[in-house]
Amino acid sequence: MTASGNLRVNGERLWRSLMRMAMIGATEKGGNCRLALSDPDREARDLFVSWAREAGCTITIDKMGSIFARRAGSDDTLAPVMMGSHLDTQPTGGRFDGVLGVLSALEVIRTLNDLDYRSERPLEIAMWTNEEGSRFAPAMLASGVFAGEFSLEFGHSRADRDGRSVGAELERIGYLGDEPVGGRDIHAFFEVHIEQGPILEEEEKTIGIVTDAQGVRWYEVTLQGVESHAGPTPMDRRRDALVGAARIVERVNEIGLAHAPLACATVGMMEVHPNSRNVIPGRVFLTIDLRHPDDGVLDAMEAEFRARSDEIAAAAGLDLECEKIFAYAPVAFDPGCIEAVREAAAGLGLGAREIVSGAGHDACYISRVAPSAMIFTPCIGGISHNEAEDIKPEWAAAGADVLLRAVIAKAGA
Ligand code: HGY
Ligand code: MN
Ligand code: MN
Repeated sequence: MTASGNLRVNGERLWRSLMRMAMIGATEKGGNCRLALSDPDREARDLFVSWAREAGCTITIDKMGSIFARRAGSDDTLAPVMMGSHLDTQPTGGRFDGVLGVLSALEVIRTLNDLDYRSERPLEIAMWTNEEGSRFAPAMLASGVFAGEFSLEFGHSRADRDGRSVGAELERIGYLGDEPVGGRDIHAFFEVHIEQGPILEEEEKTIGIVTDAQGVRWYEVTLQGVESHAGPTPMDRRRDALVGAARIVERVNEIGLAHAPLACATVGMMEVHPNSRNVIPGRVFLTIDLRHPDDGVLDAMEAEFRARSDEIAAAAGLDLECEKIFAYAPVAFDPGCIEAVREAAAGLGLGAREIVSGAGHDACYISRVAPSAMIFTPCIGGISHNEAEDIKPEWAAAGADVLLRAVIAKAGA
């Protein structure tokens, strides 16, 4: 089959599946909370597996709990064309981040079934465990193990703030698979994802042809001062960890601004101990997220952040521990896969533009072991990692249409 005008997915069916999945972990403000390996995540996994089986796929689960739904090709000895994303969300996440990629891939399979079309290569939908990195850091953990960035032991050892580990939680929800993680040929990988920024919507483009993704670095900082009474302790005798943390937050923001317009610098998480209104905080834990498309600039941002943090801690009489827990260089996706996306969008007459991803995605790690590219769709107001995240049904259908054609182009007739 060649990609022709009538080759399109069933957009209404895709939208129904998106809305049904959004009922799992639904929040009052219309978003989703399905933290990785939580009960809502298990429920979402179960629903996806049931749908994939209904679509005739065989299911395998690897030792990081990633799920692979496989549709046989006419030559099953060939390496598969893979497509997918993630189902876990942020605590106040939206209904489309990750989900759109998994269910667009399912819609491609459903459409090929409707057309009674058999690709030469087998097709696989990948649902990667713990993409968000919210409950278990770092992000893209399972795709990182699959790509050889992290060991399986490291992946299983990562624990949430209550001390529950990935390995134990995979066991608890029944998704500790027995397939090896990675180490197999993938002919190509495509990921549909919402842009999570404002560019496509503002430029009225339906498709983002993702050429690159910016580099990301995550740090965990612990500041140790001295807890003491908020009343009798004179101001000049304090070792207040929260004052130090506040100064670091301000400095991190200044570093981001100093490398504008492309740099991003965020303190997203802070835990104050003992967090009591009349105790001078003795300990503060905070996280830092630095991003930039140029690794050299990231090096400069990191050096500034470390130097200023040390100065701030010393001036406040605090001990500082800083650990870099996650880092990957800017990613350039595969030219052949990018071209397949470009041609698919053009064949559909969709407005498209090249774009660099500001967010991290599983495709960033999978691009290390398979030719990969991403397909962005707009999101309303560029809002994401927010319960108000929203898209138009026609954008979802367009992303899946492009995925369908790109996959067929790579999977052979
Ligand atoms: O952090 C990210 O960019 C992604 O949401 N994991
Ligand atoms: Mn995502
Ligand atoms: Mn996300």
